[in-house]
Amino acid sequence: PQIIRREDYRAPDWFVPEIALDFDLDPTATRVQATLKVERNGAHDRPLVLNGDALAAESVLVDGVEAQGWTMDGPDLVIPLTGESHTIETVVTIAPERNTQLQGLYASSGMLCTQCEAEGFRRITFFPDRPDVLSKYKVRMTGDKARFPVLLANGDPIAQGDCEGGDAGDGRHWAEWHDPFPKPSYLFALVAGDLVANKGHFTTMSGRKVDLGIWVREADLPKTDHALHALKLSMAWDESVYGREYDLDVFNIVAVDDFNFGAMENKGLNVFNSRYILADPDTATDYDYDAIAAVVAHEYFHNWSGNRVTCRDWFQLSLKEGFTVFRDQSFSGDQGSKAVKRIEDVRGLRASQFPEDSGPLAHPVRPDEYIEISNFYTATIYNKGAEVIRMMSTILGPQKFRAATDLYFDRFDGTAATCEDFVRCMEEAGGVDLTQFRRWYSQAGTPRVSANLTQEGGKARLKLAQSVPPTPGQPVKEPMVLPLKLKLFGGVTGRPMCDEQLVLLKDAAQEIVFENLSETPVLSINRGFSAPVIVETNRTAKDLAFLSAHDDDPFARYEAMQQLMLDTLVAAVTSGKGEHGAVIEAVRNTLTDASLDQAFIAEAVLLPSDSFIGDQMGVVDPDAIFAAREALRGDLGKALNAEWRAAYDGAQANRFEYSPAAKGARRVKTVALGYIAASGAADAAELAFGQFEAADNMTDRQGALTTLVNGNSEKRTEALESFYQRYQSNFLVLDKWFQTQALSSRDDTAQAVEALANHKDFTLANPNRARALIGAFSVNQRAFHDVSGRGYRFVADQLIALDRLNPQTAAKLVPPLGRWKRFDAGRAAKMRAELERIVATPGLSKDMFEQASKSLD
Ligand code: DPP
Ligand code: ZN
Repeated sequence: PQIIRREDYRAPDWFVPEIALDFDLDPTATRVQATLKVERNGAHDRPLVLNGDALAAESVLVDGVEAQGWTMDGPDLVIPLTGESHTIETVVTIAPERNTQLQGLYASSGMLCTQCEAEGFRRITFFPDRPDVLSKYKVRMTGDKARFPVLLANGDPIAQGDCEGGDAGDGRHWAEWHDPFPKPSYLFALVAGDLVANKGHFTTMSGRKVDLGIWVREADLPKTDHALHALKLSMAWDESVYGREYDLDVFNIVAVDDFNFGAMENKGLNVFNSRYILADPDTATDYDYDAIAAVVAHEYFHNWSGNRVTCRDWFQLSLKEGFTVFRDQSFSGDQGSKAVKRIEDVRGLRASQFPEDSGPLAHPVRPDEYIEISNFYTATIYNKGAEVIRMMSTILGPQKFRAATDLYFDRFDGTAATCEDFVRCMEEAGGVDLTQFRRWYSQAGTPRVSANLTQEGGKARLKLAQSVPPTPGQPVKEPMVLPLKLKLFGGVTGRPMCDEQLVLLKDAAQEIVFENLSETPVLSINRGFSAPVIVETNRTAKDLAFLSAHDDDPFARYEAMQQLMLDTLVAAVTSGKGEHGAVIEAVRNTLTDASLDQAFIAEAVLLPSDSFIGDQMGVVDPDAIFAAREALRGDLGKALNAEWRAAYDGAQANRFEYSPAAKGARRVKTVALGYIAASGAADAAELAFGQFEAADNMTDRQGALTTLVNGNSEKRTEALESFYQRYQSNFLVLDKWFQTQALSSRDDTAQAVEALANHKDFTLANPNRARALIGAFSVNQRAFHDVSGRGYRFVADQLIALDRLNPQTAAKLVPPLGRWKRFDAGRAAKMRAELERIVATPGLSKDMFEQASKSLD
């Protein structure tokens, strides 16, 4: 397959200022007529190349006359043109019902919908399918009125009516939508279906009244209030925090069941995976509620960071995604506890981005090349990209950062921009030089910082050093700019010994001296996770326990506790025996600290995951890690039995409420339940089953189910069966049923998951379901890495099958197999063998080829 390179970027040969699309909708044969106004870009004699993907041109007209001399170059349509501007008309017929890739126009649960990012538009019609070609769209749809009573597209509704006369009296109707804002093809959307809307209004800061609609199946209507509310909050937040106002009279969101992404920011018509819209207490967890608000916000924020200012080419993807993730993270932090949100985001970064950055698929935030762009919707582009924006906002400070984003939106409105354009705005409005900082865009790999504090009398010396590990194609790295927030605390009194400082570590090594110290200092560093790096310090277990109780930055408290747990667990894995006293006392301290918020407590007392412990080790030993972690969990459960029970009882909230306090209580409750079960208490299963049965919300119910599913009591089967019976017709909740079993810590999980793949409710055709079983299983470190290799074989079989249906979703599930270098020779050989089997599969997609072949290196 062909490698696309960033350095080969060339401006488009032809622009398309206007396009009119006419759809005759039918699941088996949809006719698409496209009329493009094209304009030559500068003086050249190159033909017009329109991208296609599995399209056949039924007719090609130039200026109303049948075109002469057009050819196909592979999937693309090539039309020689003589003038400066022309009108091109093409007709194709596509079959949405047979589109299992879920890219382009496809059918989902009886409706028709589109997904065009990144290159799906070329599966709908011939077009220069690249983000720097911006066009005004006029869309007309005609379809069966009973089947598709609702016809939606981008922009504003212009007209609609019933078809008349002749055979058309056959119950068909039509609608026309115009989008006044020029946009790239990846933001095109159309939806046709039997839908109803939860409608609302938002009045913008300049007084524009916007009609809002969340479109779903009628039965799902009661589950849409939360999403609608989140949308209004997002619109208000973007006005007050970034000065960004919505620009159309209509904003619609449609929920669809089969969707590759989480959601899509199409102009004025967002299309969502239904899991990020539908919520009620009985079916959605607090985590789901939070994720819905975050994704609604994310897609809404794209209206400016992505749509009004879009990307010049796909190498700039993080320009919109990193920035928009940063925006949605800030929004979510403002809705509840900023500290807890930051902890969650850092945990996510460590779980997904750090492993990516240290593995065979590591790539810079602005990649240099790709085979298939779909493979680059990664944690690096999104989450590390967000950290890069966050660091610039830290360096600039809030006022200058806002001035810089204003400048960026103002200067690039209506255009397709680059990461470089963004950084230059930061420099100009911030009055800073970000020359060296730009390495964050070009160098892959997670920087490592060592921080050693030594004391001599009243003087302390902090030695900082940094290094960036080699990554594929980048053997040698230059030092980065690392904004490190730090502070010293008195080891005796616990008093701060200085104000928080922002140190910009730019060299490979740097020394900072602190004078006139009256007591032994303890170092608090990378506070708030000010830089996305791995920090190694010479702090003792005592220092970490001290900080976990006394640091005045909640993130740093959490971090100290995590480090203490991690050090303890790594030592236990290596030595085979654990010294648990320090962790137990630190957890006791936090758990019983009445000044702390419950959600924070629940986060802080959770042990690092198996995988994160594995990430710290030269060779991952899944069984030893599991044993060490279980031993610590057991000891924590037993030693703090009274405290867990008190926390559990204290968190027995009465009735469901979606508020930060009630959410915190529920979180503590299930964490405490987990520790009570880990202690081996005789009544644990009963307690869990009681919670399972009495729950008036999914958070409590799923939390109890998880505890039971990890255990061996007979209540386990009863709970699984009861859950299945209760929710078997709700496919989103059934995903939880699959996922909980795939994540189980039991010995028989690999067998159980193989059996679940043959369950009548399992299907690879639905991406959520595939991810719930295959995706979840492959991050279950112990079960997936079963020494027999059966987990690898099972996942490879599933991915090969999934690739035939949906390459994009299949390819995203390859990375766990690509981590073979981190395991012992026996496991590594088995993992490689499966990757080789995938690469050798006839008819493999380029998506899978890229992921699997790179994973072998
Ligand atoms: N829909 C995906 C997102 O919002 C890609 N743009 O991140
Ligand atoms: Zn996005």
